[in-house]
Amino acid sequence: MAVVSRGFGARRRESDPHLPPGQYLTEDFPVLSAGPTPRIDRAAWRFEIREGSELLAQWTWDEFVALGVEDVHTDIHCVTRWSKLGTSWRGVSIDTLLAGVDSTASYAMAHSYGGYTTNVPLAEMRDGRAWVAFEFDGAPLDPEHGGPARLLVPHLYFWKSAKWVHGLTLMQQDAPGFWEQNGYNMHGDPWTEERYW
Ligand SMILES: Nc1nc2c(c(=O)[nH]1)N[C@H]1C(S)=C(S)[C@@H](COP(=O)(O)O)O[C@H]1N2
Ligand SMILES: [Mo]
Repeated sequence: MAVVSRGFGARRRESDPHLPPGQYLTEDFPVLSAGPTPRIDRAAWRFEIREGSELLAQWTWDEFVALGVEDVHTDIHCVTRWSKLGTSWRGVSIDTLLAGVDSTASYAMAHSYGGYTTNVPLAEMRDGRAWVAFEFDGAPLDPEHGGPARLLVPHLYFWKSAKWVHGLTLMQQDAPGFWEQNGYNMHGDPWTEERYW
């Protein structure tokens, strides 16, 4: 069980040291989706790791949750300036998913059911810093928030946390995903305000 950071449960002020520059706190959980919510049931769901034309790994839902799950307590930061502190998730770490994968790639494109994509350097997802999350606050992840499962890369702006994630395509070179092609940053660190190009 990995504990990434612990929330304090109390209301925080805008001067909170956990709040990156230019962000405000919200107690709500806003829904931000570029299109309609795809409905995928767990029986049909697959998670795949690809590189080029090669399928390197694939899991069904039951295989995926049997890989070993972790509880994650972390803050999240949206580029539209809301932050939410001390959120609770359960998921499978990207370290676990990549453990048996043989590749020299340095980047990944996350692909979602519905067509959304976002690029993340692989180094940003290793060492216990990213998960494929399937529970929020002790309950199955709502479809609006990315259920059955979403990518969770909480130390980067939340557009990198692809909802309804279907897999990762490993890449030798970086390439822009959906929002990145539309002017959002290739990296997306909230602490240095990497919002746009
Ligand atoms: N598939 C998919 N994932 C997505 C998005 C999207 O439109 N489609 N929006 C991103 C953006 S911009 C944000 S801020 C978060 C919002 O997640 P939420 O709706 O759970 O708050 O999801 C990210 N992941
Ligand atoms: Mo966002």
